[in-house]
Amino acid sequence: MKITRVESIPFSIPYRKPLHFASGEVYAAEHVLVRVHTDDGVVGVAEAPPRPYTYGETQRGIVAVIEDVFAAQLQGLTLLEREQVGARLARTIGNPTAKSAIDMAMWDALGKTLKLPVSELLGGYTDRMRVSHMLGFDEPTTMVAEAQRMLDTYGISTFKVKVGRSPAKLDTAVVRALREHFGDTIELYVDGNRGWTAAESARAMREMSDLGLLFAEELCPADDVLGRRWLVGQLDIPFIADESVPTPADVTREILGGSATAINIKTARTGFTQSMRVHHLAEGLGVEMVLGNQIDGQIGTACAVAFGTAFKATSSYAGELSNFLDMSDDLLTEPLQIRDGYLQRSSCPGLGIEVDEDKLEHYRTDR
Ligand code: MUC
Ligand code: MG
Repeated sequence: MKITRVESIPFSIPYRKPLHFASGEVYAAEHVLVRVHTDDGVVGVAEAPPRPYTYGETQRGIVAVIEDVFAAQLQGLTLLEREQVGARLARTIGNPTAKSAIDMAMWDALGKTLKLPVSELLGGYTDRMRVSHMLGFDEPTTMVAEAQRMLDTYGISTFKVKVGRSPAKLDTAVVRALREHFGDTIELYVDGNRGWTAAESARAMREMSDLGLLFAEELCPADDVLGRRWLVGQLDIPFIADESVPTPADVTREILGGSATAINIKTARTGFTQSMRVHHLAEGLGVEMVLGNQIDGQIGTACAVAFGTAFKATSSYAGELSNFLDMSDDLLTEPLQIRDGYLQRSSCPGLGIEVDEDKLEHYRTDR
């Protein structure tokens, strides 16, 4: 189980339907495939999605930090020495998706070595999750049509609507149009990606108070400390912290400070090992969790569903597991399938996914 090699391969797959949100936009999945090899000939895989507007990472930066710093730190360690790996990687500040992809690829390799699914090694709570789809910025009629397509084609009936545009009128009109079109047959929540001020958020939430929203997420920046506390204190639905809680310490600070009342767990930024810490902490603090999406491809989504299905708290709400549907292609030999609104996790060893070498050859950008 000794780690012999770590690969970091940049690739680019265009989006069929680009995603726009308050902090940025995505036209192509310019991610990094990470592979951890062991002396048994086992290879674990995961992907790192750079999100400069969220964590400051870039595709080239992820490849560089893995090649120049992390790969050497893993040399000589085994797949079971995850805490040792974590401690060594922690000597470098930041780089959450690079570190997480290494961690998840190690878990995949461990599962393959032990011939057990990662989800069962993590917690083994269930084998499938309800899916929530993220709807990016557009006009109300287009967003309603997109939600209808997701419902008709995949059975998805939970939607996270991107908001945070100023003035807020267009966003509130979108949410109202969705509710009016679908009635109570769908679940709706909103994510501002810090686009509004606390006062704009409060006004928009009042405007949408009759729309039966499940949650509001990261409507304004957590750094607006008192404004955010003021906002969260007046809401009658949970306020999810997402990009403001990339570490367990951040979760503690935001929840105990009254700046959030629920959290988003993303395996892309906390891997499996740190996500477990975040999960256990949130459980101890008594706050709800939603399994989030870092605009993952199918590899990242396989990681997310492996983690989400491992625990009761992460699988009780619909998980954000569907934005790979907006991509024009992906890297897996067997594409993930969302049916009747659910995504099944694999019951094969590790993550139960296999990279299609021809596709990787086609989409990699380092040759
Ligand atoms: C989300 O939940 O915010 C968009 C930006 C980002 O960092 O993650 C996505 C989804
Ligand atoms: Mg979010």
